[in-house]
Amino acid sequence: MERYYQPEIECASREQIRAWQNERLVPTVKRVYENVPYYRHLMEEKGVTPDDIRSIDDLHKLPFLTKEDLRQAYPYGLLAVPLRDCVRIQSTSGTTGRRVVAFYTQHDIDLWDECCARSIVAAGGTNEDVVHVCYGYGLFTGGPGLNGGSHKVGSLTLPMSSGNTDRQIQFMCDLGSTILCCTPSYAAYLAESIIERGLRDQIKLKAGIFGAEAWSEEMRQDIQNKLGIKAYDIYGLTEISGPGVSFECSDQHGMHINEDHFIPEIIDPNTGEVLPEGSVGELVFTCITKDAFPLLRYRTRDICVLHYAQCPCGRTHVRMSKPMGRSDDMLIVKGVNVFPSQIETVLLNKGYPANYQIVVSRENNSDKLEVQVEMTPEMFSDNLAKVSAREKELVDALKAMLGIYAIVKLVAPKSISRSEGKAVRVIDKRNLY
Ligand code: DLL
Repeated sequence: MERYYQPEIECASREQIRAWQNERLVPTVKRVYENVPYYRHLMEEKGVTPDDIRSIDDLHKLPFLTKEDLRQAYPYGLLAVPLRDCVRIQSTSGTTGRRVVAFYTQHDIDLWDECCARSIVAAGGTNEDVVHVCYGYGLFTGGPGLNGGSHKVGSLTLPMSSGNTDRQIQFMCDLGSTILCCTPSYAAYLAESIIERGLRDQIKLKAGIFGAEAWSEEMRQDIQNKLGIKAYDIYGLTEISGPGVSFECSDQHGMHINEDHFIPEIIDPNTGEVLPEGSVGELVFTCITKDAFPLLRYRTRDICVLHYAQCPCGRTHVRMSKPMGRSDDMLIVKGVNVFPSQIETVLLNKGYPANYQIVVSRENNSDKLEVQVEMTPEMFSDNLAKVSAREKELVDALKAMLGIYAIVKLVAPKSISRSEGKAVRVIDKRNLY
């Protein structure tokens, strides 16, 4: 049995990690300044030259990049190598505006595979495993990323892509899949479907690597119990490479950021000021090893905290908390900040399945927040009085969590459409007016 494990990197001393970051940051900034006119202009506007960046202590002097910059520079404006050196593009699902396109040289693909391999190993993966990848393949980074990581580990890789739940379950049983990779919402749906078909005893899964969307601790427990596995979180974004920017270890307390490749910072999303250790704020990444698309100080919009305390697993790379939401995902309802994750926590705590939808609308100049929640089949067989008592209980619990009133509608099992990729949790009708 072989593990693709690099303790000399993943368990290096903090001094060593800092030394790598210093020695990789300085030439990266110089290269970007020379090869990416778009970023050179941003630096010039800020009065910064590559000579001002001598170590990571100078990082804060560099200008930020945002998704808007990527859209402005679409498609080739942030490319740092000649196009002939690139071998791949991936792209975000971008529902509004221009898509974001990221470029990769073979070296970039190799380092991305390495990051994903680390996540599979942290979830217990070896060359004896059967890794079942049902993230989408194609422009989305989920499928290709975990696929590459699984190859690097030497596991048997099932490139299932998303969809066709019957086929997923059949292959899972026939080929003895041991590690499942997909979005947490699809994992919950698969779990439900496996139990319904009475096939729980026929699956050999031991672990799941779930990410690409927010999911709560309660949802983790639910998936773990239903499938009898350990569920690991994985985080990433197309702009920075894809999945594997950070990943969870067996301690399940935050995701180790691959700091030999990406330098994280936490900033105040309103002022851009770098916040002290332990603060909640927006996560920013600087790529220090990539060839084609080495974004510097890229604002992710994800809100989280970094933990530098030693991890029991032995890895020394900093851990990020689960993103608490996105600064651009946060709903402002009646002037109050509402994160979908807060609503999910309440629902799962009260024993509801993770199938819900949040609908925000505006009536008579006032915001209306409605939460539609699926009942379990047992709840559905309750009489009307019991159902309205349940609705009242949820209204009170949501009020306690959010500080505002939400209408609760309990709906029949399976009436909210399932997603095979990222779940659509929020429908904000206010944008349509
Ligand atoms: O979602 C990459 C990915 C694929 C990550 C598979 C993990 C597994 P994008 O489509 O560019 O890339 O979306 C990136 O998704 O900024 C977060 O807001 C959100 N996100 C990703 N992972 C997590 C996670 C992929 N574990 C955006 N928890 C990011 C919460 C996540 N949100």
